[in-house]
Parts: sequence; structure tokens; C-alpha cells
Amino acid sequence: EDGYGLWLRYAPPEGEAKAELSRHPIVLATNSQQDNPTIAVAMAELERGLESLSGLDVDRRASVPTSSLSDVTLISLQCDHPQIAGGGAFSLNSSSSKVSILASEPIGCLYGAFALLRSLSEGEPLDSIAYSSAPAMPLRMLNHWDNPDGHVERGYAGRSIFDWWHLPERLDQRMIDYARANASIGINGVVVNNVNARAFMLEQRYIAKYKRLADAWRPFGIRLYVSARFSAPQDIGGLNTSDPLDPAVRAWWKAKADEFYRAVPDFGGFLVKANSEGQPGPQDFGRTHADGANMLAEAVGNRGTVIWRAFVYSEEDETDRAKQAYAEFVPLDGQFADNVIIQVKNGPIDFQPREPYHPMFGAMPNTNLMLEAQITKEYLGFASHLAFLAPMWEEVLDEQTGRAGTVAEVVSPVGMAGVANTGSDRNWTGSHFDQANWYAFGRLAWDPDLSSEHIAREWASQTFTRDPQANDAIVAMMMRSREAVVSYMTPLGLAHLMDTGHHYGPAPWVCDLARPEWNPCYYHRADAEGIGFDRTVHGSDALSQYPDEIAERWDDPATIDPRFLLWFHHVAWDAKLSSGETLWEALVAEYDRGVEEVDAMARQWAELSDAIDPQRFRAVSESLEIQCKEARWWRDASIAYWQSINGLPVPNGARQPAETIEAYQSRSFPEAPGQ
Ligand code: BDP
Repeated sequence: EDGYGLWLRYAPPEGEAKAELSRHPIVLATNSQQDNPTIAVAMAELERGLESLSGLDVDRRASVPTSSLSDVTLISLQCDHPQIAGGGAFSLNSSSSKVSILASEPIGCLYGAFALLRSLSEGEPLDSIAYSSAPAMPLRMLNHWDNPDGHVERGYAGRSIFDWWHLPERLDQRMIDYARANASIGINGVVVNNVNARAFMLEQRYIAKYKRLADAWRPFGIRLYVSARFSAPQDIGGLNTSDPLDPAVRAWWKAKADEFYRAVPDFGGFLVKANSEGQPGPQDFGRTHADGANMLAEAVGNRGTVIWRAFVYSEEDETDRAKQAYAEFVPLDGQFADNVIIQVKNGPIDFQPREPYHPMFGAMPNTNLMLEAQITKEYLGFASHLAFLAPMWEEVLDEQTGRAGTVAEVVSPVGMAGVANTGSDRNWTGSHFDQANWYAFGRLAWDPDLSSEHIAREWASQTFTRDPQANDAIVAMMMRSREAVVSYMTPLGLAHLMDTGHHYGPAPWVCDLARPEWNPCYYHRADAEGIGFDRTVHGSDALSQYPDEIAERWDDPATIDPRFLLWFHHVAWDAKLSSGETLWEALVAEYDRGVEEVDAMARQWAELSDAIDPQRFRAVSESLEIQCKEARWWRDASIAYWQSINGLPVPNGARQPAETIEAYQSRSFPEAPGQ
């Protein structure tokens, strides 16, 4: 059990469930075209899964037997059923050992096949399987921040899974296993390269590589997308401008898009990071984001989509980084072409352990908005700390944005993108539990109404064990894990206190970097009186970007959700909170809670030694040991630093940090991965 099989292990059930599945010979049949590549993949997956789950050889038939077979378990596929919706929808029906998967198109059959195998893997009895499902969002995509040289920006699972060096001739088996895993959770789009893009990845020799990948992924319902560097007309096209209104530039992109579509007829389109963190963009030529996006949208035409990122903040505007994306984009509402999607991070800063939802959601009713989440844990302890992220995404999806409804309602007509956490590590994601974040992302993009706990349970029973007690314990660990990280890293609405560059470990003291908003001190604003970023009308007024009813509630430290307190308010150390504690007492208590929660997770895991295979048991135990140690490091370094500013003793009963502030400040580890 090295983790390579992900949640697709199809481990044979035990006891009753095993007896049921192995009782009769299994016949797998379809009347649909077996030569359709997607149906072929669905049949192969069912054969593989059913054989593994039942321990029997599956009898595969070229047509569904007309006379009823007795004493046989019949699994049949119908992939042209007129009454089922398109877009990947399917229906599973069962009675007396006959299970049918119905869909109106092959991809629905593939999703239905995976859903059936999931139910069986979870130990559901055959005859109780009755389930229809359709994806809530049309676009469910992964964004890889993989560079052409194999390095993954913010990647903690080894090198990139994409072997550009040997493509197109060599196609690694991992590319197929990757597509299978994605299809099993409904992911249907993949951006294969970093948003900090290299222009040469648009050259013809790369298009040949994309073609090989796209051909391999097509049967799994996955469309390939590419991150495009906005200055490519100059970088590789020999033009002296990339001005989006220049006819020669427009013609260059049109010809480039045509080249892509000749090789890859279902090419998804381009993802663009423009005028952000040094990337080129339309503003370099005095044009707007809409001018840039629409120029590319015209080149792509009705063949695909342009996904334009809203992650922007500029050096010139020093008032509040949290306000900048809204300020730049909201005035452009209604100006973007129909095939442009604006991709917005879940919160207004940058993938912090907790952020309030991004105020752009709900504020651009005439624009296609898509949610961007980060599956890789850049700010949550890399792959070393256990943090199940579904609760974080659920939190933002459920947030009410005012008239436009919840964030889930705003983005459902468009989609969700997740920054991938995959790498060439044998277990794909650097740690076993990080597989759950990939899994949960796909499941939530398919159905944002699923609860985190439901997803955790599904994942744990397929990945680790169906034993109910062990499963309960694993789910409990997962469900407390992200909140634990928030508590020991950035409690009560603090943010961006991670060390410079690699973003691992605490460094709230950093205050000397060239741009103000690169510094942790910019975010916490701690001084002798208090701590927190005043974003009310007395401060940066970022609150005014939220709908009135939310802004009113958050404007008052007494009524704001305490989880966002210091995000919006500068609060005196000795201010009394509604809990009766002072802010300082509450803060220290939060750090302690974080440490206790990680200790509790480690204890829960330690009790599972009999329920989990030794290889994965040991790997997780070792990671938890790191996390227990580093949760204390976060707590102690943070408290020591706040004390150096407020001069306060630790509250009664609390433990004094183990080392001096100087000792914490002197730590460095240039070997941290993923930068
Ligand atoms: C930040 C990362 C940086 C990315 C950037 C982005 O630190 O590596 O390039 O986001 O999303 O979180 O573009």
C-alpha cells in the first residue's frame, strides 16, 4: 500500500458485503458502441473494479442478454438513453442483482461507472443502489503550476507529472492513471502549465506534445488548456508589441489559436495571469483586462474559453491589497466576451488558512465568474501538515453574497478551478491525506451541496478502511484538521504571517521587504496597543466592497464572526470580547487549541495501528509527529513575537514560549521545497 492507487484501490470487502458481491457470477454488458473510446474506458474500469471487489472473473458480453439470467449479477450500460440529461449526468438503478447505468452520452456512462464502483467500494449492498446525479458546474478543472523543466511552483509532491522532455513520443502510464483519477471525481479540464507561463510553451513543438496528451485524455472526458503568456507576440512572434488592440497582434493570436485547434480540435482554451506579480498584460499597453481577455476570446472563438485571473495587486496602490482585484475588475462588469471566464480566488488576499469570501462574488452579475481554490497547501503546512480542505471550500461556497445568492450559486453556472497538488511522488500528493484534497475538490465541483464530512467518509472508506470505527476516527481527524491549522497559524482572522518566499513556518516579524504587502507586518499591524488590520471606514474601508447587510454585521467587533475579527479590525490587546476574555487571552487560547487539536489527531491515529496497513500507518504517523512539533513552533514563535510588541505576560495558566523571540527569528531553512 504505497498510495499510488489513490481512492481507486477497489479493496475487496469483508463479511456480508463480500459474500453478496461474490455470490453469483458477474456479467458485464452493453448494447452501446463498444468501440467508443469512453465506453471502452467505462467497461474496462468496471471490469477491473468488479473483479477486484468480488475476487471473481467478470464475464464481459458484447450485448445485454435479452432473456433474464438467473443466478447472475448483471451490470449493464446504456449510454444513449434519451431521458437522461447530458453534460455527464447518469442514473444508477438496481433490482434483484441487476444494475443498470443509464446516460445519454458516453461520458455519463463513465461517471456512472465510477459512481457505482464508489458505492460498492463503500460497502453498499448491490440491490440498494439507486442514484441519479448530474454535475452542478460545467467546468471542473485543475490548474497545474508545473514548469516545463519539471519544477512545480508551490508543489510539495516531487517533480511535475508532465514529461515535456520526452513528449510527444513517450506517454507515461501516469498520464492515463492521472486521467482515470480525475474522471473518477468528475474533473473535466486540465491546465497543464504554470500561470507564470513561459511563452515558448505556445510554440508548435509544444502543441505536438499537447496533442498527444489531449488524445490520451479525451476518452476520460478531459479537455486540455494551456496558460498563455500575454507578451507571446513579442517573445516568440517577432512583433514589437503585444497591444491587444493592434491588428497584427490580434492576427498573431488568431493564427496561434488556429494552430492549436488544428492539432487539438477540442482544445479547451487559454488561462491568463496578466498584470500580476510581474506578468505582462494589457495594462502594459494602456489597455484594460477586458481588452486583453476579449482579444484572446476572439482568437479562440466559439471553439473554447479564455480564463482570465483576477489575482492582481499592484505596487502603486498601497492602501489595501485586499481591495485591488475588486477595484480593477468590478467596473468592467458586462464588458467581457461571452467566452471569457474571470477566475477569482476564494478570498481577497491569497489562499490563507482562512479568509472571508472574495467580494467580487456577487458583485459582477454580468460576468462569468469561476472560483479558484488551492489544493496544494502553500500556506497550510505543505504536504507535511494534515489539513483537509473541504471544510474551507464548503465555508466559502456556502457564504451568502447578498442578492446574487451563495458563492456556490454564483459560480455554479461556470465552474471551479483547483491548483493541483500532484507530483511524481509515488503517492501522487506528497502525503496520503493530501489525496483527500484532490478528491474533495472534484466532488465539490460536481456537487457543492455535498458536506465535507460526507466527502471525508467516502474518501476514507475507499482509501483506507471500511471498518466503521476506524472510519469514524479518520473522518473525525480530517474534520478537525483545517481548523487546527487556522488556530495555530493565523487565529481570529490573522493572515499571511508565513515566512517569506517559501511560506512555511511563522515569521510575523518580517517587515523589511521591498513591497509593503509582501511583509507579514503589513497584515497584522500589531503595535503596543493592539493588533489587526482596520478595514472599516476608519481604515482601508475594504468592508464597503461587501453587500450592506454583511458589511454592517462585520463593521462592529461585537457582531462580526470572531473568526474574521482581526481581518477587519484593529483590536486593543486588553479589549473584552463577547466571550468575556481579553483579546490577548483569546488569542493565546486559540494557539493552545490548535496545538491540542493536533495532539488529539495524533492520538486518534495512533489507535488505528491495527486497522491500517503498516506502510501508510507509519508514513502518516511520521507526518503527525512533524505537525505536533511544528504546531508548537507556530504557537510559541507567534506568542513570543506578540509579547515582544505588547510586553504582556502569557495569560494565567498558559505556557511561556519554549525559546526566545531571537531564537525563533534566527531560524531559516532555504531547503524548503516548492518556491
Ligand atoms: C501565490 C503564490 C505564487 C503564485 C500566485 C498566483 O505564492 O507562487 O504565482 O499566488 O496565484 O499564492 O498567481
